[in-house]
Parts: sequence; structure tokens; C-alpha cells
Amino acid sequence: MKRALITGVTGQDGLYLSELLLSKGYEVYGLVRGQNNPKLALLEQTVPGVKVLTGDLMDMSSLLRALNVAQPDEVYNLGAISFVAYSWENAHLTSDVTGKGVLNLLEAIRLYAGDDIRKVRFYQASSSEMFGKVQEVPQRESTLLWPRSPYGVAKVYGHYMTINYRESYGMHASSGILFNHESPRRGPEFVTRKVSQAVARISLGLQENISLGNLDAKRDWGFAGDYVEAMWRMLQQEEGDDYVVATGETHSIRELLDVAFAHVGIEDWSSLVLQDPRFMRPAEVELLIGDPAKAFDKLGWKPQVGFEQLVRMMVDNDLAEQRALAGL
Ligand code: GDR
Repeated sequence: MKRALITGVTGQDGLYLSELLLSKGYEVYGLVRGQNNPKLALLEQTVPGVKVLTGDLMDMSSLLRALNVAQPDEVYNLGAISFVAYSWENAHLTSDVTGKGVLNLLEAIRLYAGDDIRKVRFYQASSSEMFGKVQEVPQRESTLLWPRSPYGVAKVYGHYMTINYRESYGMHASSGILFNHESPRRGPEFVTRKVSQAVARISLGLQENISLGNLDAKRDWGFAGDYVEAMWRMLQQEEGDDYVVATGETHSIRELLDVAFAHVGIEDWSSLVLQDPRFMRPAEVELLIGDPAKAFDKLGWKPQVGFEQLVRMMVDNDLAEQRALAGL
């Protein structure tokens, strides 16, 4: 039986990856931060098979302890402060967790593994935010990185540190450059879920309108359930490597609004969407579109859920959730 340790296990991707690994017969350990973490209940309810360990990416001794208990064949680093907008307000904390946290975990694995460095395979959750200011379209593994937020800069640090541990120590370390990936489990602060929740509430008469920032930004949105499969496949390769994981399609926030509102029968949403400068970012990533050719070719991976299907899935989930909450 293979053993895996997942940081960020209570997040969207952690939940999907835990389910995937449990279905493959893995023993799954999840690192959970802090005392009374409110997300722990969700994890225990959604994926009860996960064995919970306490630790923090900023506390290397807790990482070493977790490795000693879990004795993992595979470590997936999904833990991060992941909300881009928040990273301008909390640049130091984001750098410590999202950036230096990767080094702490790599170093803990190196110390834990000793002479047998290849006994643990490592996955780093890198991000399309690293591409930032458009240098090339579509973006691929070799595209110049030009991050546009403290979050993006921290992710670049983690990305190169992962490559460095592969090249310096021969560690089986892979970096998945994942473009935006969404699901009904997405946190409500991210734009897709914010929209799907608001559209559901507006159609049920529970809310009047929604305030958003930049409607012209474009993202390559895929389904998180598909993307965790790519993570796993990376660690099944002979060697560690870097892969773009994306759909190869891009859509604006306006198109997201079109599909979400149309699904509840609203064709003209112009009076329902307010633009609020509070949700504009100091520097924006205008256009993301990934070239997933390498992942298709080397991993045999392909996304199953398309953009419109994804948006409808999220709106349907929020309709059911909001009806239940409101007792409708
Ligand atoms: P992103 O996701 O920053 O791309 O990072 P997010 O959904 O937050 O923003 C996407 C785009 O929507 C625009 N936008 C708004 N965003 C939010 N959150 N709220 C709004 O009201 C709003 N209005 C417009 C944003 O400006 C942006 O252009 C996500 C995160 O999951 C990262 O952790 C991950 O690394 C990347 O995806 C890949």
C-alpha cells in the first residue's frame, strides 16, 4: 500500500486529491494547521479516510515529525496562502508560507530521506500566476515568468526551489503549473464561486446584485477534479519534471457572467453587476491561456469538463445549497 502526505489537505484540491488517492488504495495523511481549524470538520465529513496530522509549513520541525509518522512515498505540497488579492495586504506572510514554506518542506524531506533521497516523490503546486504580465501566448513551461503579485512572486520562489532540489540532490520533484481550476468546493472569495453563489441567490430572490472588480481579465478555467489526476500522474513518471496543466481555452469574467446568468434564465445581467474599485488589483494578470501539450503527451492527461459545463455545475450546486440554507 502506497502512502501519501498532503499539505493543504482541507482546501479544494486537497479534498479531490485525497479522494483520488484513497480510491487508488493509498494510505493518506493530511497536514492540518492550527488549533480548532474550522476546515477540519469539512475534511472529516467529506473525506473521512484521511489521517490528520498537525503541522505548519512555517514550522520545519512539525514537517519532519509529520514525515516520520506518515513515512510517505509521495508528498503533495498544496498548502499555501492562495488568494492573490490578499497577498498585497499580507506580503510577508504570503512569502513565508507560499514561498519559504516550500523550502521548509523540501529541506525536511531531504533530512528525513537521508542517503535514500529518491524514496520520497515530491509535488509542488506551482501556478499560472507566475506568468503574470503577458510574455507569450499561450503560456508553456518555457515561458518567461513575470509575476504580478506578492503571491505570484512567492510561487516563483517555490517553483525554482523545487527545480533546484531536483537538480542539486536528484530528488524526484515535480512542479505542476496549474492554471485556474474550480469546482463546487472552491472558496467563495474566488471569482467563479463568488459569481455562482451570487447568481444562485439572485435567481432565488435572496440577493439583489453582485459587486465585482475587473470584468475584462481572461482566465483558462478547468475543473479541479480533473487537475488532481494530473498531479498524481506526474509522480508516477520515471523522473520529476515541470508541466503546464490547463485547458488551452480562455474566457473573460464577462463570459463567466454570461454562462452563469443564462443558466438561471437571465440573458441581460448588466443591471445586476456593479463594478467596485475595492475588487480591482494593484496589478492585474490580464490574460492567461495555457498550452498543456506536454501534459497531454507525456502524462496522457486530458481535462474532461469544459468551461460551460463547469460553470453550470457550480451554479447548480449553489442553487441547491442556497435553497437548503434558506429553507426553500
Ligand atoms: P486568480 O483567481 O487570482 O486568477 O488566482 P480569482 O478567481 O481570485 O481571480 C480571477 C480573476 O477575476 C478577477 N475578478 C475578481 N476576482 C475576485 N476574486 N473577486 C472579484 O470580485 C473579482 N472581480 C474580477 C480578478 O481580478 C482576476 O483577474 C487563482 C487562485 O486559485 C490562485 O491561488 C491560483 O494560483 C491561480 O488561480 C491559478
